[in-house]
Amino acid sequence: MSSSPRRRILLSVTNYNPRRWHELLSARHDVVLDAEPGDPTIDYAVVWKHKPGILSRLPNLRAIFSIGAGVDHIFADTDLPDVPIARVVAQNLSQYMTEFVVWRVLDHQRQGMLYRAQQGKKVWHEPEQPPANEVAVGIMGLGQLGRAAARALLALGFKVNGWTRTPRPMEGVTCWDGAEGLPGFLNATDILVVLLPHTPATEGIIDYELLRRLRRDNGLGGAILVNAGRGKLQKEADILRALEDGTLKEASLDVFEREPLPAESPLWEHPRVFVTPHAAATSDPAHLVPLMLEQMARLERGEPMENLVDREAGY
Ligand code: NDP
Ligand code: OXD
Repeated sequence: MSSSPRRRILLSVTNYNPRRWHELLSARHDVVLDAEPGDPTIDYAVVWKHKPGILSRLPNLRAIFSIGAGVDHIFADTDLPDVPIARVVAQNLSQYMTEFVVWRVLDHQRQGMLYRAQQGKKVWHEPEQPPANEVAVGIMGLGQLGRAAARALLALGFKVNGWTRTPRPMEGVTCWDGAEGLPGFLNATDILVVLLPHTPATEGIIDYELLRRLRRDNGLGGAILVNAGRGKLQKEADILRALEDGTLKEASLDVFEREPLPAESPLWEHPRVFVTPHAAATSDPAHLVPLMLEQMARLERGEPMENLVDREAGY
């Protein structure tokens, strides 16, 4: 039996069913779903899109835990207390994201969209299908999730490019970084996979000008976009324009400027867009609650917490 203290945890989640998180956290701790301003009994907050301003009014809060890898939902609150913020880094999250990226890349490379359209019309036609080693997948954001996806794509034989904020060499991957590295990265990429966080520096980065720099004269018949990072990274009007004028051939989008994707969005019915409902990698409380509790124990033992967010960089 562990000797960890009984903690009081605020569980503040929007757009997530808190039931399983509540069950697992409350097995050994007191969990509250709402805290009064000034409540001195709250030790930790576990959050997803919490109500802005509530955390700074908890005088004894020791740390904030995001239930996702992304923390833009936390920084949407401009009134945050000065306590450590930890995000999710977990093997099963990387596994889910890797599956999603490999699935979408293979579907585009093997002409899945065309075959589905052909089947609907009973068309028997074999299009050009370049092998993986003739296709360059460029991953924007070679972090925890991007690196895991890169390893799987390399194992399948794809050429892999990576783009990061700071230099991050990775064996087998051709790497670029910073604004000056972006044109070179895009010019060498056939399938663009976006796994960036949403920060002030990345907001709206996927625009028409960026898409125009991708390689189009490739065996795939055009450039392809896969975004599983965040919707606020992309300008959807620019993506639609790029699909219409041939700048982009196809896109797989898991994230959107507005979520859920509004019914009136033309992306829903676009024949060359594959839509998933922000489901690329799901946070599983059974895996994540033990990791969060271990992080709390580290803090209480005076050891450094892991996976802390850099407030300056915003991720
Ligand atoms: P990491 O923090 O591990 O990696 C982020 C990567 O993005 C790093 O390589 C970082 O560069 C790079 N980056 C950040 N800012 C810039 C910039 N301005 N210019 C260039 N590169 C930049 O995050 P994860 O890999 O764990 O997660 C990535 C994102 O995936 C999350 O923030 C979240 O938005 C999204 N996500 C989506 C999910 C879904 O279901 N759709 C599920 C989980 C996450 P550097 O290495 O130099 O720091
Ligand atoms: C995350 C997400 O950030 O699910 O983990 O989007």
